Amino acid sequence: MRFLTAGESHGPQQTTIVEGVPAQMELLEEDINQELARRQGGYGRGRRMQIEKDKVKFLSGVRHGKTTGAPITMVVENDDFKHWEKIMGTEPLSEEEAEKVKRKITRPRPGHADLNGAIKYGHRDMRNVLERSSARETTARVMAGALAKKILKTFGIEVGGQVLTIGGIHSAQTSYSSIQELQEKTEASPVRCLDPEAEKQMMEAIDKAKADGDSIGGVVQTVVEGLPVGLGSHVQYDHKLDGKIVGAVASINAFKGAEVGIGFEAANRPGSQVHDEIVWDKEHGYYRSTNNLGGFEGGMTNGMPVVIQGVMKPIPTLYKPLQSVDIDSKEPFKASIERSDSCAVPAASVVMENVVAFEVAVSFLDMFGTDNVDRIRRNFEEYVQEAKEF
Ligand code: EPS
Repeated sequence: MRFLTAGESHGPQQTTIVEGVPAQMELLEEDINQELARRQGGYGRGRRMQIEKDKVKFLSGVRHGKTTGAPITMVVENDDFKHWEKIMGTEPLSEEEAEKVKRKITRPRPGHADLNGAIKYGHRDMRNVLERSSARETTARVMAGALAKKILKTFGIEVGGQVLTIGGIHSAQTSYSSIQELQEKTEASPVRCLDPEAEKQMMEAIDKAKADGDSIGGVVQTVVEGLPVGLGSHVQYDHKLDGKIVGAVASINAFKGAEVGIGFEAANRPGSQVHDEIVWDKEHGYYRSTNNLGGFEGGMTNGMPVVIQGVMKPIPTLYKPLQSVDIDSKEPFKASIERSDSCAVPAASVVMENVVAFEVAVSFLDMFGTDNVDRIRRNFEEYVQEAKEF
């Protein structure tokens, strides 16, 4: 299974094409819309989210509520496009008209793709870079992820997540008794955090950042439960599923890194306090008595929950802009001010769940087949039994 996204932030629509989705799986637009709505929420979002009401439209690959096995095309219209039709038009402009086109960007924002992209592609108007590098693109990735989540759910695999820190404030309550409890409690929190006291402080920190014209980042966690042993493989570097997940997470807009299980903390502990001891009982087969390694050994799932953390830097578009240089005059200037969010960490937590879900679903289908959902189920159930009796 693979996907491509296309679309500009203020262009007509976001498009995702996913190829390799098994046939005969029940799929409704509502399955995708639920995830899109979750991504739009969260305390700290700016005015753009009041303009957009993201709803998917299937344009191929789904018929009468079921997948056909053909590529699935999904689009979300950008409602804001109506304000940008001239600026984002596709027809050529005369020189005179080009002069009149507003919102040309010549003052790159530090921390953004603006300057690197402009030099690389030769754009004197950096809007050509900004429009595609914008985190609006995460809408398209969530469409792919929502489809992946649906595939996983079909086989009893659940994905959840929580916000661990925002602006240096740490959640002191990160454990939960079941993934359902994690899903329900984070859904009810404006910052997707399990600790009510930290939630309050995080919201105050977001208010302060907004009042200061600044932005703040944070750390988010994704959990996947119900996975069999052996997704991914040790036999080649690019089959290692933990590596693929870390790469995918680091590719989310504004993410600077990812860790698996206790991650960087493993550097501070002796091996005896890192590796998870192996136990066996008749009901469950093999499992681990702890989960420091976040569900991975040798690039493969070990049957324990997959636990990944990702770090998001503060959004680089600041209302109190940093120092930059105008690429036309070469004079020092404050960077361009663009509308933005003061904190998108809660939304990023939803994006990360979906990004991780896609990588996991790809490995799942690689292992059990891609054509037909019932055949995949037979392969999966047979293997789960085999692993238990091993
Ligand atoms: C973004 C800037 C803001 C955000 C946008 C990401 O958009 P605008 O410039 O139109 O105000 O709202 O996020 C989304 C539109 C979204 O759907 O998440 C940026 O520069 O990355």
